[in-house]
Amino acid sequence: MKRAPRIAAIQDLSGFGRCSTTVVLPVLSAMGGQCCPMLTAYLSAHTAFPPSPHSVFLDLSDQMSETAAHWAELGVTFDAIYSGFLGSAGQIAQIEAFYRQFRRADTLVLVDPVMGDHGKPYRTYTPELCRRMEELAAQADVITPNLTEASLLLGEDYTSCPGDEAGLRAWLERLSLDGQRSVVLTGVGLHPGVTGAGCFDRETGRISFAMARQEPARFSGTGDLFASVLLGSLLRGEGLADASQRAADFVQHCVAYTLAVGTPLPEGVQFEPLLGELMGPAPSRTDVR
Ligand code: PXL
Repeated sequence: MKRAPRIAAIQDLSGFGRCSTTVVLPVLSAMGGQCCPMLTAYLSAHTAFPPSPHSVFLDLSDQMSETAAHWAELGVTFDAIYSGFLGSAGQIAQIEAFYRQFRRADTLVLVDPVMGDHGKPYRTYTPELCRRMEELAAQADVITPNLTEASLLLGEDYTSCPGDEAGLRAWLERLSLDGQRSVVLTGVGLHPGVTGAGCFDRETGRISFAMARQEPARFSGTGDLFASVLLGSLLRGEGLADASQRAADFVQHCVAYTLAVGTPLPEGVQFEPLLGELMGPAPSRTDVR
């Protein structure tokens, strides 16, 4: 019997406010993956909450290289390496070293170039970290920027983000670095009332759009939810367009459900009751024997 796909998830752990590891781990588990977190930082709460004298931000760079060394000693191999929110610019060199050590020809490298949202970098993201993130993303098989991150990667002003199909196609082509990497550009709207992702699939060279109903609110952590569902689907063997549609539909459902429950936006979306939607069929009893 085949083992579960194994993912090295290089992400922060934020104690409160659903994002990064508290989203990535349950989603990938529900989708049948074995998620191995390598923590970049521990935060008491994610950065969309106002800073307080009690805010904890623990940079875990030293533990990252030790963790990689221990995993190498144990002979661990990975089917995917997925990175997101980073604690500091120096961590990029550690991830590059991790690629050299653990990336095989069939390892799927997904870089979610987490840098900002709504036109602004996150408050812990320095210009140096953004510049190095661009270099890391250049080595990925798939990237999942939102429009803010895409504008930073392309060196464009956020105000020049495209709003029509031709403009989005042009950005997707440029973000693909001449077809070298697949791109899933999130938070794009082609028509009023719908939102989703524009996708460039480097396997086929085709561009497609995965759209879902637009809900009247923007929650924190939905980028992590989207990228995790996308990765879980890709590891199940789905193509980029189908995987993006599954992610867009799941995020829309979680947002609609959370709006009905009425919890605050920074707390993120209530995905927990809906995780069952992501589960595939369990292996049959005869497979297990
Ligand atoms: O969702 C991205 C993210 C991840 N981790 C932390 C964040 C954010 C976005 O605000 O603050 C700590």
